[in-house]
This record gives sequence, structure tokens and C-alpha cells, in this order.
Amino acid sequence: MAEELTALESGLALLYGTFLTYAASEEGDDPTTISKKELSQMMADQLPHIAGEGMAEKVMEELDQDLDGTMNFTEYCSLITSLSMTLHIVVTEHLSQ
Ligand SMILES: [Ca+2]
Repeated sequence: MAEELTALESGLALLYGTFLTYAASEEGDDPTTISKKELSQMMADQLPHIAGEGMAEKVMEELDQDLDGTMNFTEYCSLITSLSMTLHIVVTEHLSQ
């Protein structure tokens, strides 16, 4: 009998699943990395309250460490870390007011 995932385990699975879904969303390109177009679609679908128009281009420029023009899983983790840190800063500032 499989045990139910905890909230954190579910969150990790969701983060990884989201990467895999968008990496493989366009046919004909590498299904293990997120292209600029896939990133743009992911941000529009999944980060509508955070990501503005044209932000995907800026994010790719900042996080594409190996300069191959796509986002691999390590680079995606940098995006998640950056978003998590932003959330932490916002919450910390709110709590200190
Ligand atoms: Ca890259």
C-alpha cells in the first residue's frame, strides 16, 4: 500500500512535473530542456500574478548559465530558488510591519 505524499513531497513533485511538462510541450525540440518559447508559455500559464509581458526573455538571459539558449533542470532550479527568495522577502517584510 502506497503512503500518501506529504505536502512538501507533493510540492517537489509538482515543481519537477511542471519542468518536465513544459520541457516536452513543443514537439521537435529537446524534451529535457525548456526553450524560450516554452518558458514564455510556462510563465503565462503558471506565473500570471508574478510574470509580466516579456519577462521570459529577461529570465532566460539571467539564468541560462551554460549559454545554450534553453533552460535545463539546474537552471530551472535557480528560477524556483529566486522566486522562493522573493516570496520569503515579501513575507518577512510584511511580518515586520
Ligand atoms: Ca541553458
